[in-house]
Formats: sequence, structure tokens, C-alpha cells
Amino acid sequence: MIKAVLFDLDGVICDTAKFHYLAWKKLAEQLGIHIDEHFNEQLKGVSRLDSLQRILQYGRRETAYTAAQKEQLCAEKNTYYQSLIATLTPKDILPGIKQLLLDLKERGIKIGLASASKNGPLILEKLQIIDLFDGIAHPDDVACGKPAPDLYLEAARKVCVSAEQCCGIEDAFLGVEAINHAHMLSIGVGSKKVLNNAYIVVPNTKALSVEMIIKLGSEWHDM
Ligand code: B16
Ligand code: MG
Repeated sequence: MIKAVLFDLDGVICDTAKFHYLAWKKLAEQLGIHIDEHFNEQLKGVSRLDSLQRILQYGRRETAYTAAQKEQLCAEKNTYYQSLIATLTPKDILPGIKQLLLDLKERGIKIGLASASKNGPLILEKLQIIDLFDGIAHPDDVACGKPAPDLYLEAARKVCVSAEQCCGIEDAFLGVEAINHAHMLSIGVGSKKVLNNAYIVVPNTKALSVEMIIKLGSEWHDM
């Protein structure tokens, strides 16, 4: 039986990927590195510092900065990013998600956040749904980012539900890997081709429902 649903944020609750992209693009341009949307795909679900490392590697500048300089560059990117997400309102919640959260609450199923984003609580506040969450995993409290299971295990711990009774919802391949490594039921949102590691893939957030999650949970446990 599924007793908790753990959500990824970017790409599942709200489409912040476009803001991450614009902020990284602006920073990368300053460093003389040109990134496009295709390259940006591989930054989804990846931590802030790891995203910077990937950009520097892409621009063949991986040895050009000290750890302190990289920290400064990450802080700059986050300042751009926060100025972009300042405009977020409840209208930016992806279709069907608010209803799903309310339905989960009504059924007594716990709700957790397993996002790699340190801006997670700030975004949930802007979307006015933070009160619906029973637990939020903070990226600073875990040793490894996705695809390691740490964020999902931490979110399960925060909502006080054992991993085998949790379901995770993700839009990125690395995120689905993290759910699978945590031995939780994985639901992918997006393309079946990309998310071929998920237990099941739905095309968009509108297709998610509490009934579907409960049904998948019992089928998954019987396997
Ligand atoms: P921040 P998710 C991830 O969110 C994003 O997909 C990824 O692009 C970003 O670098 C990461 O959060 C860290 O975000 O800079 O706000 O701490 O998909 O795990 O919800
Ligand atoms: Mg995501």
C-alpha cells in the first residue's frame, strides 16, 4: 500500500526548468560558454554545483576556477534564478497537481518533496501549497544528489513512511534512477523514450491521479 507520494519539483510541480536555463545561459555567456536548450536537458535534476561543473566541462574550462570561485559563480546564478522565480504565483502550478495534492490529503496519504533544489521551500511558498507538504528533504542534509537515492530516502524519513510504501514522481531520467535506487515505485512524467527506467510513464501531470497511484502501488507490491 502506498502511504506517501514524494514529488520532484522542477518539471513535476512547476516548470522552473526554463528559469534555470535562462539563469545558467546568462552566467555561461559571461564566461564565454554558449549553451542551448538541448544541452540544458542534461542539467535537469542535477544539483547547482554539478550543473556548473557540467557547463564548465562543456566549455572546456573545468580547471579554470578554484572551488571558492565556483561557489561565487553558483551564487551569481542563483541570484539571476531567484529574480526570475519572483514572478511565480499559484497559476504556475502544473495542471492537475493541486487537485492531486488535495486528493492525497483527503486519503491520508503523506506528501513529501524530494527536489534537488535548495529553492524548494521558497517556490512552494510562492505557489501557496507549502502547507500541504508533510515533509521536505533539504539538499544540504544529504550526501549525494540524484541519481543517488539520498533525497528520496530523506523525504521518506521526513514524512515518517518506509521506502517500500513510497511512490516518487519525476520528470528526469536521473531522478527516476534516484527513486529506483531508493526501492520506491517510480512514476515518470514525460517521454517514454527518455524515462525508460520508470515503472510507468504518463505523458503529463494532468494524467496523474490518486486512484492511479493506489492501483499501481498494489500491482507493484504484488510483483
Ligand atoms: P537550485 P528538481 C533541480 O530540481 C533542477 O531540475 C536542476 O536544474 C537544478 O540545478 C537543481 O534542482 C538545483 O536547484 O539551484 O535551486 O538549488 O528537478 O530536483 O526539483
Ligand atoms: Mg525535475
